[in-house]
Amino acid sequence: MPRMNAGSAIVECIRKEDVRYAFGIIGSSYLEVLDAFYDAPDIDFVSVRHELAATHIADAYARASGRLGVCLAQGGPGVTNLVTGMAVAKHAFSPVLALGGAAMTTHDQRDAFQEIDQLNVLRPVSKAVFRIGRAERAAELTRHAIGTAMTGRRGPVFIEVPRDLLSHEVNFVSQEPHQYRAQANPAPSTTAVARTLSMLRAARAPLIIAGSGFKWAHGSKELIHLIDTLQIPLITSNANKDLVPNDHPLFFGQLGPRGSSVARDLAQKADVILAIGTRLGFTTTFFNFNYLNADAKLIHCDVEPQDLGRVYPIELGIVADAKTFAVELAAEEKKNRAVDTLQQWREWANSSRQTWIDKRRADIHEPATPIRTPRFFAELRRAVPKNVHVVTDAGYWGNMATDAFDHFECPSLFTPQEFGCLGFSFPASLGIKFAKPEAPVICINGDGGFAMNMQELETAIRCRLNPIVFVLNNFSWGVEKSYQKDFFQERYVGANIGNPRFDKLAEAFGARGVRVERADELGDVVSAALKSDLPTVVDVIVDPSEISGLRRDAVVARKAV
Ligand SMILES: Cc1ncc(C[n+]2csc(CCOP(=O)(O)OP(=O)(O)O)c2C)c(N)n1
Ligand SMILES: [Mg+2]
Repeated sequence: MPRMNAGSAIVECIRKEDVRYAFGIIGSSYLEVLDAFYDAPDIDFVSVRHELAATHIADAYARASGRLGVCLAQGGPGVTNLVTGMAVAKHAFSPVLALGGAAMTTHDQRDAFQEIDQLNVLRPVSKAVFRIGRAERAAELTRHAIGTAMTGRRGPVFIEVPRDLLSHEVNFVSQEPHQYRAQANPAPSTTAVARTLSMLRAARAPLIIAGSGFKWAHGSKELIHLIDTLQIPLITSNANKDLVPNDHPLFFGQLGPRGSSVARDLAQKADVILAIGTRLGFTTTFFNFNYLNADAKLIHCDVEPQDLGRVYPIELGIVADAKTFAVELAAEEKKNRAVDTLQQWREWANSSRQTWIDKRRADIHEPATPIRTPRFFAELRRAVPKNVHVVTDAGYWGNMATDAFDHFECPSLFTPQEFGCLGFSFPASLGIKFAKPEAPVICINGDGGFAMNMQELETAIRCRLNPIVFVLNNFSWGVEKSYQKDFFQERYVGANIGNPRFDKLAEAFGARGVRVERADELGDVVSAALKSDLPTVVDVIVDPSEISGLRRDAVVARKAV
């Protein structure tokens, strides 16, 4: 039986997941793990400039590749720096394995150097946390942590290893992923499939809402087949409009405050709603009935039983994998194809969509300066290739980007999701580049959000990653400033910020930098950036007066609507 130290055993387990990269900052608390990467030909340890960025990069790598994202941190301060990124990954159901060193077992609970109760710090932001308390259990617990991250509803996990255990020699027996983790999520019962179809057939205005469950199940193709078979309109939950090609005749946009008015029209009129692989979370529904018809009958399918009926009462709840459910519904419908009675409903949906498309097309005629969202996004839509990958940030401009592009590849839209975390988008754009080096990646963030992680420009240069980074520069924490403007008589506190020239700053790092003050310059800027191997930072001076609050709860509470 092969013998190796516990650090190598951990890396051997990670290698089995076909992971190409691990991200982090080196530290003395996990030296044997680092040393094992030296001999691992198929996996690179990538040094980043902040552990927070490592978590965003690993999260985005997982979302773009469908594989495990891995990040590593020094025990103590390195591990506490992981917290925010793990929280984002948890809200995005992203399978990230974070590994941190820990104080020696012999110093444990003495308030030793860099000692902190890491498990309890990471517990609320992780799907599960683990401590490897004995060297000989290193492989078992690493595999269990990976299995937890990658199965059921996915999510980030944290493992800590006391530094003295890593050098212990242990027996290691190699295992393939199918030996330690389930390969499939549950299938729906035949009764559930039959009842769903009979409710849909009885509907006058049925609607499907699909969510990220399809992304994690790699079920985009099966979702398209489902709507083609049922001929029922489809909308998606927030941040998931990339699930199907956006020119599909049965696709009507994404729901929610960052979504399209067409999707909202449909969801308010539907009489039967089939929600698959979505929690119907806050950024999709606001947890009220402004977006969903309160009288609609809800059929809800999710892999996580406790989320069925959690906020919206259900007529039928189904615990199943999104893709498998779609496959079985389509197969069963084909056997008993009913007479199509939904012509009128689809025609109404089409006309609502056409109005929206016409309005969006007209945006190209808005003034080129000062730069405001309609013209900015109209120019970018024309300039980017069809397979563009869009990464958005929290903040006004980042949020507006969630629905601004047309998507034709899945996944190609990446957002900070329900954690609304500022600073996510730039490091996340690097994670996508690591997963898909050939994909054109653009990142839309504000001046505030970009400056939170701009040090990763050095990582981008060193690793030859070339995202196009748009910094929408309004010299303020714009979206939060808008509440002070609208509800506190412009009594600004902490709302304005000063900035360096982001184009010059990029050049100082060795990246390309461009400053843009007119929207009609964007086409040329994008085509030059797409030709370059370097990252490009576009410092876009925007109209500082275009800021607006996106939190309906902040607005409603002040009786503004
Ligand atoms: C880590 C984090 N800190 C603070 C906030 C609160 N917040 C949300 S948007 C925002 C302002 C964003 O400013 P900027 O990135 O410049 O974008 P803008 O709204 O100006 O377009 C702030 C402070 C947050 N969501 N996340
Ligand atoms: Mg700003």
